[in-house]
Amino acid sequence: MQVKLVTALAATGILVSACGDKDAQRAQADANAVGFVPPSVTSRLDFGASMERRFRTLDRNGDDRVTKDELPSPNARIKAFDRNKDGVITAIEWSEGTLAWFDRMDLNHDGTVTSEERAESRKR
Ligand SMILES: [Ca+2]
Ligand SMILES: [Ca+2]
Repeated sequence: MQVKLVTALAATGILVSACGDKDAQRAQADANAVGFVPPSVTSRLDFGASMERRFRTLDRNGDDRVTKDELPSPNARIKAFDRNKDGVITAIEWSEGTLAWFDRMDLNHDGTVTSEERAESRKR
């Protein structure tokens, strides 16, 4: 009797997990269909590093300054990094500007920005 019950439970367990996989696959397909972006967490360090790479990409002539002609399009946020308003964003202005931007998104000030914080700060 006992053994039968355990066997039955085991069989049920297998069925459930197989079913779960299918559900997960379907959920993933649905998520892809609506362009769902999974929740993410970005640390200040990772953000700084990826923004540094972005600066290097923008600075096509490698003079440690991003000039107007190197910007892909007029971007208010990037323009605001130009603190002394000389039309040029230096590497220092860029890193200060991007980290200040990160800190504004980091609503609970724990040094990481979650996708929720990013979305929330965009609304503000
Ligand atoms: Ca440059
Ligand atoms: Ca400047």
